[in-house]
Amino acid sequence: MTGKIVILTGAGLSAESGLGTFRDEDGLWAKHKIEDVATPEGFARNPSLVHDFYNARRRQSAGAAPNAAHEALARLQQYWPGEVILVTQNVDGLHESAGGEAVHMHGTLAGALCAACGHRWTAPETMLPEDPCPACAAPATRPDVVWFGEIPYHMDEIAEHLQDCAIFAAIGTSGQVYPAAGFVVEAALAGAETVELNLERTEVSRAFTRHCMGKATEVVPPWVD
Ligand code: BJW
Repeated sequence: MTGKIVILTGAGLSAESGLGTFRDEDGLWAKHKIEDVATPEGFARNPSLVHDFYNARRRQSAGAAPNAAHEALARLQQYWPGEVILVTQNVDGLHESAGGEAVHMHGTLAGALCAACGHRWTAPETMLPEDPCPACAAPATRPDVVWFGEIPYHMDEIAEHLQDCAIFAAIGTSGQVYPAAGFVVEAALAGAETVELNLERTEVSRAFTRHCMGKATEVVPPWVD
C-alpha cells in the first residue's frame, strides 16, 4: 500500500461503550462549564472541582469495555502493521483495550502530570489537589489531558502521518475543536481520499469526499471489512 490510513477518532466512537460525548444534547458540556473544567484557568481557580470531574470520568472509563467499532479498528491495524495510524482525541483507553494502538493527542485519563515540573506518572484512581508530585513534591498534580489553550500532544508526528496519508477517516467527532478539525484539509492537500463516519453531518462535513452516516458500531465494522 502506498501511503498510510490515518483515522481520527472522537467521543462518538466511545458513546456506545457508555461514555458520554461532549456536545450531544445530554453531553458533558450540558452539565459542566467548559471554562470551569477544561481550561488551565479553571483548574487554577478551583482544582477540587476539576479533580472531581476527572475522577468521576476515570472511574467510568475504567468500567467501560471497547465496542465493535474499536475492535474493527484494532483488526485493521493488525492486518496492515504500521500502516494504520489511529489518532484519538479520546482520553479513555478503549483503543488499547481492544488490542489497538493510538496516538493520544488530548492525553489520557490514566496519566498524571505535575503542573510545576512537568513530571508524568500513572494516575491514581482518585486524584486530589494536595497530592505531591513524586519528582518535585509540589502539590500540583493535574490530569495529563489537554485543555483549551494548551498545545495538543504529538503534533509533529501527526503532521508527518498526514503528509503521507492515502486515506483519511474521521469517526465520531464533531469537527468543532482545532487543530483536529483541520486534519481533513491537511490530508486532502496531501492527496488523501477522505471519509467521515458519524451519526450526523458536522461542522466540517463539506471538506470530506465520502460520508457514512450511522452509529459507529454499525458503520465502522463494514467500512473496515
Ligand atoms: C456518534 C455517535 C455514535 C455520537 N456513533 N458518532 C477559533 C477558531 C479556531 C480555533 C480556535 C478558536 N478559538 C480557540 C481556538 C482553539 C481551540 C478550539 O478549537 N476552540 C474551538 C471551541 C473553537 N483549541 C485549542 O485550544 C486546542 N489547542 C490549540 O489549538 O493549541 C494551539 C496549537 C495547536 C497546534 C499546534 C500549535 C498550537 C486544545 C483543544 C483541547 C480540547 N480538549 C478537550 C478536553 C480533553 C480532556 C477531556 O476529555 O476532558 O478535548 S475539549 C473536548 O472536545 C475533548 C475532545 O477531545 C474534543 C473534541 O470533541 P469530540 O470528540 O469531537 O466530541 P463531540 O462531543 O464534540 O462530538 C461527538 C460526535 O460524535 C458528534 O459529531 C456526534 O454526532 C457523534 N456521535 N454518538 C457515531 N454512536
